[in-house]
Amino acid sequence: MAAQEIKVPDIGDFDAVEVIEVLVAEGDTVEKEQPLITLESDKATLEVPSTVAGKITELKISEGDTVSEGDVIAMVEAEDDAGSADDDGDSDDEQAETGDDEAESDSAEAKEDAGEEPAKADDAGDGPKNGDTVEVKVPDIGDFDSVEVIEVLVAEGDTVEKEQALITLESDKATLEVPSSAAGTIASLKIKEGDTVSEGDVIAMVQTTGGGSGGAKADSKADNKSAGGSAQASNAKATPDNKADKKQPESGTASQDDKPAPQGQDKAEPASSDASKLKSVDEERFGKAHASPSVRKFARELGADLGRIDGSGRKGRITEEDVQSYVKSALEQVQSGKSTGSAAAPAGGGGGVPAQPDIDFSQFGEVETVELERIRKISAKAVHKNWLLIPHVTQFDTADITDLEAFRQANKEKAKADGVKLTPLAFLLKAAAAALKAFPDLNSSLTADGESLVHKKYINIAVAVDTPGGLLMPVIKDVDKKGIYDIARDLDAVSTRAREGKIKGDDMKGATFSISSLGGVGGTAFTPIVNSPEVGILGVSKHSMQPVWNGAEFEPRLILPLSFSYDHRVIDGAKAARITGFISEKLSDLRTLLL
Ligand code: CAO
Repeated sequence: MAAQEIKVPDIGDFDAVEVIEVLVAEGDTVEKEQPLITLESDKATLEVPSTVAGKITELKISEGDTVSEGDVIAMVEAEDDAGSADDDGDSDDEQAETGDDEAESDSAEAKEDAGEEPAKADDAGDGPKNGDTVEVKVPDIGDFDSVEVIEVLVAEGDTVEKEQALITLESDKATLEVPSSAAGTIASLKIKEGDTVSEGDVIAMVQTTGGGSGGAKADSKADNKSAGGSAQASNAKATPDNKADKKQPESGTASQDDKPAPQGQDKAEPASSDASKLKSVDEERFGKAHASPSVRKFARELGADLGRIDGSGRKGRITEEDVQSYVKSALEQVQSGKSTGSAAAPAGGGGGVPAQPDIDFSQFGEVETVELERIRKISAKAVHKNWLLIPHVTQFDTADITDLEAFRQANKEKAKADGVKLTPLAFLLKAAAAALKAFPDLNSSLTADGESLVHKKYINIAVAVDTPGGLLMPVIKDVDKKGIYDIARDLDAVSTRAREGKIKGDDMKGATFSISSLGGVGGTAFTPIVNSPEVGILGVSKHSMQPVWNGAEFEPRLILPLSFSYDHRVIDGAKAARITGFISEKLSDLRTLLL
């Protein structure tokens, strides 16, 4: 039986799209419709399924490749029972070819549209006037036909903004939202969850409140963000879902969950969806989450809020395993009856944590809502999770760094000539590495069941770096094996890369401990948050000259404040005090670092 070629089908206006994941291997048996690869463009993430059931005899592409329509993904030997399977394959091919032709004309139309006015939702010619009722239709959505409506995001009587998502469609290829082409009130809804729709089907009648062109078009969310107000043309063709870049409603307009509803209106309740599900899933965040269609579908089936799940995949993409472990954690919490148990409690509600109240601050005065930077969103989730997950205690101490500073000042210029920026932090990293060696529990992680400690034989320390986009934690590897100059060089290199937005995924992985230095900024103490699964973090504040009694008189000494936060499940208070004492000793007398 000859192996069949499985090709990249018509994927709308995507060309040279990156393969971010190959979901199968040679020798695998695949079902028809089983996703083979995940593609990601600046507009969307979508999966390409197999057109036949059978065995993969050869994979023609690998992760990182770019593909376009017609490229061969794999050779598949169709299943035995399928003379019919072969037929299937052929007919699929035929279908694909037919689809291609159609798609070409679609795409030609789309291009035409792109250069012209957006397609009209009605035949009103000059577009609707304020108060007119217009049809909002399913736009050209590439080679998607008879696509299932998996969610209706609005109800009759709702006020909608232009570009506000009305429905979510899901095919075997992608999930996409269809936004309203007009601002106004939903006079009537023409479809419900479970319906299948195609281009031109009327979704809703909207009584306009002005500003709406009546043009129906699918949402090209990525373009919206980068192209600002000029996103119209690129919206002529539907693009599969990439809500990560979805345009935020204009300032002063309300999104569904995060923002206050300014005109005192209720939040949009989907007509036919389960209200309790809506309450636990933040639709806007779900929409923005970076996940492939099948993972979205999977999350929906389990009722998991993608917006609360940290992605472990490439570029932070949420994988099926991430969804599984999130759900598992949530279940464990429920079963153990803990409000904040050992599992990762979701940020902003769930797991017994009260949700962030949705307050209309505009009732107290003028407000402006500014979307958080991408890094801040990620770190916000991480610190919240760590704060809930770890029973924190902070031990405060000081180190007399008079001699260290004298040494540093004496060597600073020479170091600079060698291209090294010698700050106190390099010495702190060295002292912390010594502590991690001397106290193996500090260089460990609790196992997921909380029953054992994994002692690590390597010492990698993450350093908090304040960047324009938010906090990043690049890692300096094998600190115990490096001299002060090498550590200072590494520190300078990773913090520069972090600030310039050039940090790589690998630069941020594998830390066994963290240091957060606010010494260059100010303050006398703070309580840093441990980065799970690490068990400790050393906070450093600004040193100051202080009078210290030497037994005979007060002597001016340079004192460095230390704030050591630790996971109390792993380290007890006495050990924590010994750890900071140890670090203090190392910093006070550099010679001890050589021992
Ligand atoms: N006390 C007093 N001065 C200090 C100091 C301390 N503890 N630590 C550093 N300094 C001085 C340095 O010596 C340097 O002065 P000189 O040029 O005269 O030597 C100056 O402060 C600036 O240092 P730096 O910040 O450029 O370098 P660094 O090695 O101390 O720190 C880095 C590097 C990346 C950690 C830092 O730039 C940074 O981003 N800090 C913020 C970390 C942060 O936000 N933590 C909070 C996390 S929780 O939200």
